[in-house]
Amino acid sequence: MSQGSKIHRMTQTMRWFGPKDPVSLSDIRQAGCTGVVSALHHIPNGEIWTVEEILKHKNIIEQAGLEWDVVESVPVHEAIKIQDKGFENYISNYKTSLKNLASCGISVVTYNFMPVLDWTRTNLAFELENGAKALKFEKAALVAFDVYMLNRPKATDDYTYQELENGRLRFEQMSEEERLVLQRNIIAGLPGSEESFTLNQFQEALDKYKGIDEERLSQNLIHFLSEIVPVADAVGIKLAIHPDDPPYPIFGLPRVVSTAPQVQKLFTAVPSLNNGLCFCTGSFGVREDNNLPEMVDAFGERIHFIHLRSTKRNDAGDFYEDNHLEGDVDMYHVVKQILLVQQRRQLSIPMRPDHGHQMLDDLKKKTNPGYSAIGRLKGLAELRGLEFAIINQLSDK
Ligand code: DNO
Repeated sequence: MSQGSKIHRMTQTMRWFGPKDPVSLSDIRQAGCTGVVSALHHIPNGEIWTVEEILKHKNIIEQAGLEWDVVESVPVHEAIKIQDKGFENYISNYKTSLKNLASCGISVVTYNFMPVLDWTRTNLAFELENGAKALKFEKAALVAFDVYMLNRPKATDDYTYQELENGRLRFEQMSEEERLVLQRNIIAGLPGSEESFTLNQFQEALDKYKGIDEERLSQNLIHFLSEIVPVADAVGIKLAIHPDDPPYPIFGLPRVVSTAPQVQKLFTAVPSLNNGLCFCTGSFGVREDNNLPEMVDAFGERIHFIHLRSTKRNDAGDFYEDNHLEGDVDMYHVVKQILLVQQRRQLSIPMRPDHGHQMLDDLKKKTNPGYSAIGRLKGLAELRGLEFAIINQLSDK
């Protein structure tokens, strides 16, 4: 530890979905946050975010005594991902939104490049031993939906015999009501994803990816970056791409932001440091081959935003969202490495406790799945304690 170089704390934020969010700005402030992560969810995907709309939202946040630290997300229109008709126009709109955000003093923008669906879970109320509820991704339920409800052509090619059997049994054991809930969980749009589909619309959206493999999708992303990063450089915006969740192909769609080599490829192609990463431990952590502390160290200069949560996986390909300090994510070493990166860069990176269980009073309320008040408060409190201890430990050396 070099003498005299301060170890910064992470900037504590929570996600706020806007005035209709059952978790209010005042709740977020009481949880100990200094800022929020938010978006203009009412603006249709692909349209320009005007200065007027941005300022309106920003003022609400500031009047509650908080900062708007990060935009999560300015969504990337599907036409850009597959380079469909009109995609240049959508890129041009995206650039304008970035310029407008910068002119309002906002400097970190998160987005993702996941085909069709933003994050995916099969169960939004997985009951834990202690009665709290967590989000879960269950492979057999996904196969049941894909093969037996959606009837996606050639879906069976994507699974092993055993996975298909498990999926069939799972399907047969579900009631009509349970099937509908599963369908809704997967394609009706989780919080933050701006798209929602019926079965037919979903299949049509998948069909558009015919001929788009991993290499092509990654080239389309690199093209998008080569267009928007110079704008980000000019106006002072740090872009932070969110990893794929889950971090492997689903529904036969390619994935390009799931592993360290995939992320490195994007940075090699477009080297500006504003071409950065939202380091989501819960997404990357689902893969055993992602070494998270090593990734924080390697990509440290480009980590502009952090999501901290932990998942617990099993051999069947399922995972659920565990307590923030438990599960498969080595949170101690991840946070320690983040603090060292912050010391190296002499700044604080915005962090949010990602998701949280539904617990205590959360269970009586209708909250956005993953975004309950008490569950996230618990996650944040634990992470804050961990950070406090590591900073003290490093300073003692
Ligand atoms: C889920 C979130 C994602 C994330 C987007 C970023 O809880 O982490 O929806 O916001 O993928 O564009």
